[in-house]
Amino acid sequence: MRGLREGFIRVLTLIRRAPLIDKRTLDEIIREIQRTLLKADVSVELILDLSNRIRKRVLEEKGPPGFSKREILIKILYEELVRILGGKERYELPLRRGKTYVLMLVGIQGSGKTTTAAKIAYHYMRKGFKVALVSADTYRPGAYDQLEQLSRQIGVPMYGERDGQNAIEIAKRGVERFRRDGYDLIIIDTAGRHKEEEKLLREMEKMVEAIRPNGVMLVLDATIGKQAGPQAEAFHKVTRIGYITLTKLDGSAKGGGALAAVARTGARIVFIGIGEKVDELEPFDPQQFVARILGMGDLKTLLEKFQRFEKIEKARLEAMASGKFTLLDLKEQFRQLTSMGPLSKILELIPDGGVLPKDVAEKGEESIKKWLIIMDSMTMEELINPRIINYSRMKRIARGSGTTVKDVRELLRAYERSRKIMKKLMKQRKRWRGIPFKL
Ligand SMILES: Nc1nc2c(ncn2[C@@H]2O[C@H](COP(=O)(O)OP(=O)(O)OP(=O)(O)O)[C@@H](O)[C@H]2O)c(=O)[nH]1
Ligand SMILES: [Mg+2]
Repeated sequence: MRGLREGFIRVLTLIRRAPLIDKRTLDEIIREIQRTLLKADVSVELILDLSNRIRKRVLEEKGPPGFSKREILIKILYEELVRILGGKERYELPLRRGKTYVLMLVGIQGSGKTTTAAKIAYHYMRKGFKVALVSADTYRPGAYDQLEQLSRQIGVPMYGERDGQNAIEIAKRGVERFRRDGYDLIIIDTAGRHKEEEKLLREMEKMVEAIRPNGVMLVLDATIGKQAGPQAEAFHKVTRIGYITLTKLDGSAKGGGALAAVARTGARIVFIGIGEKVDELEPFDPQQFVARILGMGDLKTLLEKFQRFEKIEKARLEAMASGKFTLLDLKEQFRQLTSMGPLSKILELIPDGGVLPKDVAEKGEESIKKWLIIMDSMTMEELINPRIINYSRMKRIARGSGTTVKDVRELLRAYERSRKIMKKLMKQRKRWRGIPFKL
């Protein structure tokens, strides 16, 4: 839907242009998010909940080092939208082999119910489930033939009565038959209805009462935009909507209305339709979907940056757990040392200068301060895995810290020595297990 995408472009522009993200700009940005979601017909309750969460997280979360408040805000916005749409995981219907699951499809005329029934049947058939279709649309001329043709195409049995009048009775008979025959999934295609058509809505209600399906799925046309919310709500009022399939996402529709539909029903989007053919159905991916609404390109770069950080963080924790002594550890020790007071005094307390090589203890404070500055110019990867620091990296680090390559080399040599001492100490520690040891 255009509105939502355009709204978020405005939100992102605001975020990018703000000189800094303080409380006031944050409020302004959140107001723009609220306006955008209101226009997209998302319920006020959800909007308030979302804005509160975003505000709280932005104010409370420090985020990883090297990331601006701006980047953290965009990431939080992304994560919160993904959360509304069901979280990171893709969702599949809770099917079990040997146990019948009855799924009833509902939706307005032309939303794609019949096509989707066949698509879902095909999807689960390929996964090895025993699937059957039931045609319970007695209103649309040719509905029976349409589903029959599709069922033959995918090789899935179908129950229907070409000239039947009572959709509920037909559905009952179909479900009974396939249940008896031990089908894992029975999909009922129903007549399209308008949300104001009382008679049809009542029929749908009665059918749900008579059949008691395990799940009711709303088939929603992604191109209807803003109407998605009220439409979903109207169906939800008559019968609890548990699932949604969003169709026609192969066109220009962004499907932003889905956000409102999900918000109104609490339903889970399971699939998206991306074409007219039976195999043009995909499991819904909330992350990809939100990225599309927010603008894929920018977000991708940012999320990759966060992922890179998470990877490095993982590597760091692993290095720590395996007892590998990295530059990062050295940095941490230096930092602790310098915060404890004059170095000479402290070194007197540590027998043999502890893990510090002789020359460090001698040169003392000055070199430690310089080395800390040098290490500030290193990337996390370099700190965790100093072996990757080649000449060109040394040049960059020297430039960044206002030192020389010689200085950087000196630090690396000191680190190498510390590492060796550390290794020895660790070995001793292993030998003298039980003797408390602290650096
Ligand atoms: N491009 C595209 N077209 C779709 C998709 N899903 C359904 N359609 C088309 O939408 C039209 C309506 O689809 P149907 O499956 O007949 O819709 P319906 O909800 O069963 O319609 P009624 O039974 O009349 O209420 C058909 O032309 C389908 O081919 C989709 O994901 N992408
Ligand atoms: Mg149909």
